Amino acid sequence: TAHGSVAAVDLGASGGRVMLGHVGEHELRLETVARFENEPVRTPDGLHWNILELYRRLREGVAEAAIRAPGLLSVGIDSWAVDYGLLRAGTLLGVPYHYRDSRTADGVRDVHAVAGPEELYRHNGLQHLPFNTLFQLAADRRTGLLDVADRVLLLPDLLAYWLTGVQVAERTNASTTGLLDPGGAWNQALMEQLDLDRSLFPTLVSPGDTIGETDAHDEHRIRVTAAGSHDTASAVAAVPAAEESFAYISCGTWSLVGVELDEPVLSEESRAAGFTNELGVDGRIRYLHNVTGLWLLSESVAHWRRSDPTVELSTLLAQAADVPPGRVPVFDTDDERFLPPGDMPTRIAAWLSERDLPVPGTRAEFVRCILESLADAYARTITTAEKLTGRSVPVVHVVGGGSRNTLLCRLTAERTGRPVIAGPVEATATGNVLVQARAAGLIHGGLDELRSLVRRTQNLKTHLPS
Ligand code: LFR
Repeated sequence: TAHGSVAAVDLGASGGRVMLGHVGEHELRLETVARFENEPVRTPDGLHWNILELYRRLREGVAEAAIRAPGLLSVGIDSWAVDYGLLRAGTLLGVPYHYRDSRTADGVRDVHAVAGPEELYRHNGLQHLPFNTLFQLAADRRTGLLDVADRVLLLPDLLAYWLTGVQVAERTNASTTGLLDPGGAWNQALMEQLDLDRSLFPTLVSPGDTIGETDAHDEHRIRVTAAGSHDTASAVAAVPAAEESFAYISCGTWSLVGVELDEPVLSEESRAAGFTNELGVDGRIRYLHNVTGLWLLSESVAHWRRSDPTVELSTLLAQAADVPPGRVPVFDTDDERFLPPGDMPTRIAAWLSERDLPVPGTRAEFVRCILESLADAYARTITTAEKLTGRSVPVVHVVGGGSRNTLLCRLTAERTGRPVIAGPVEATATGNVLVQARAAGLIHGGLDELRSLVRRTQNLKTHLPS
């Protein structure tokens, strides 16, 4: 049977990695080739991604992957969603914005003046998040930037364009723009309504399609394959579920909590509950809610470290595990005040004080309060998903970096009252690898088969509710 290697480039909000996936019918082994920081840069006009640095690291990583795995079959890129570059005649115009930049507030106002939240939901089935691409584009119209552009490329598509010279829009990520209809085609009616030129948006491709070839490693040209280029789509494809019905939590900077469906749910209740219908690998619907994730924790630690460089997350987590149950209150992690970077402990304390709830007294208690609040949000989201979809989910899969957080997994098992199966940690890179490996003919079958391979080869840990 066939064996071979592909390379996954996975860019997260705090760091990127290039991983080799060595794949065969009974083999799935990931090897880290490169890891690098992803540090946003603030300029007077706002918060940006350092996209050229990311591209440089990506090329270096891909070249190294090609050296380590001679005959490398393919490269695929995924990243967080919604952000993009504006181009004219193939040249990037300006530095892409970070979705946590505050310029989007005006964009939301402008779009809602034309199409209200209910109408938008019927068009695109997305949870309202102020940074969804259509709101960012409206902000770019205010500054006049959009008038100059003749193309919008989502970040993984921009990087793939730089590698190959070919411009496409990968479907899972395009589904986060707000400009795709739930069936997966560009929504021309909505574009017209919002006065967006259809030609700004390139041809759609699906995960597994070939985008082009790259010379990132000069010895031989390497195929660039569309992965599920939205990181969450790749992560969900790698959920090692054996169950017919399951909930997943893709747990990193964000926690994406939901279920997988064949058809979207576009009801008014669903909109009001903040559920999104994003497109997954193989045409599935990722029916989920964006819960503010470990961002709360990483920003808190970054804040404490500014005054005390000895602060260590691992120490705080150990202390937080010893905080007695019921000692700290929970807060609403969805509150929009937690979106921009900054001093999270003070914002959490303010949220609690406004409601006369006790403010944690120590850093460990803050950490416990954050994790309890996340677990509480997960439990509420899963119950709501069950109600809105009419199915019951007996098991919760936690994938991504957060699956390593034992305390969080334990609290999630307690608050959901269900077994939590944790792992794989590198779910996104794994899903990226699987889609490429299937396109290259190394493995076969649908999502069930891909998931079964993950289950048979990766380290998983079960946390039972007491
Ligand atoms: C997770 C993620 C979420 C998306 C958020 C912003 O990394 O891709 O799915 O809502 O980042 O792009």
